[in-house]
Amino acid sequence: MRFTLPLLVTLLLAAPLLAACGGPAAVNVTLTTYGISLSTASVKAGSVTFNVKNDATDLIHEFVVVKTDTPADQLTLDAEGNVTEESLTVVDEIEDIEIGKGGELTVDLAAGHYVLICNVAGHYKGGMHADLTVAP
Ligand SMILES: [Cu+2]
Repeated sequence: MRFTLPLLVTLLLAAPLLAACGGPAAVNVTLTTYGISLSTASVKAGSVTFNVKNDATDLIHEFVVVKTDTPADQLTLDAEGNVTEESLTVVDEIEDIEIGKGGELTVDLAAGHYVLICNVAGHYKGGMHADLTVAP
């Protein structure tokens, strides 16, 4: 296949534009002992992939994506201090992420505010929550 010069120039000019559009958004999530940190606090709406890694040396974690306007540290808790997931819009989750292991979760997110938590007993209260903004 032979490219003509104008076609080559067009392709070269278009490459940065295509790169700028990017593929699906990705968020790297690191779970530690009572901590959850994100590689970014904001992504574009659409397909979002969470690459989750449990870096704790002593705890199994889970990863729950919740759609809510409530700030991450102000979710409603039950008597034991755990988040009542039944009262929330849970988008999806990865359960039982072993120590040193990871998981991948791809979800379609509309614009809005989301909260990412680990709701293993006591872990939310311990600080395992993070806000995520999905921009239109
Ligand atoms: Cu946890």
